[in-house]
Amino acid sequence: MLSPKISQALNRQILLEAESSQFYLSMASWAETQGLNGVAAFLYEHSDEERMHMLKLIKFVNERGGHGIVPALKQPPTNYKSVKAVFEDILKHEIKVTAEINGLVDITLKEKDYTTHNFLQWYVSEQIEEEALARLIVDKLKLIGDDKSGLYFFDRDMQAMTGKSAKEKENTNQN
Ligand code: OFO
Repeated sequence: MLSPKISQALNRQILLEAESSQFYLSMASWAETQGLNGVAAFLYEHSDEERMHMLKLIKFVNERGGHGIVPALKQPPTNYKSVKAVFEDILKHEIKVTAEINGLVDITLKEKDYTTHNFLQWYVSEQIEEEALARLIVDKLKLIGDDKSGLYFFDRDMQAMTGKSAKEKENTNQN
């Protein structure tokens, strides 16, 4: 059974994951309007992944006798200066989410809730991957700078990364 404190903290994380999903969805839609279909595909997929992070939390909270609350969401930003600005925002956002997850892990230790602590380890590893990927992409975009053909190839690379990463994740989850 979840303590009210853990339940509240997990529900806050549900909100954050839902906001992440909306945030990436809005970025994906912007990228699509810019003709960056590869970037858009990557971001649409990422938005789905965040929704899955939210669902996993809702189910866990309910399984443990709590109530996973589906939150109201505020409007995410709709326009971006550049693709680089998008990925810089993503990196900042993921760093914030990592800090929140670490805070949550800390609460589970204080409350001696080892089941939730164990459950959260998946999120801890996920955040390492997400931050590293965002950092890598921002570095690539810094190299490309204003080079239009560089951006064209970058968009193609993003398309190639889409789907593959989801499949790889599925395989790791099954192992
Ligand atoms: Fe849910 O991992 Fe990003 O935010």
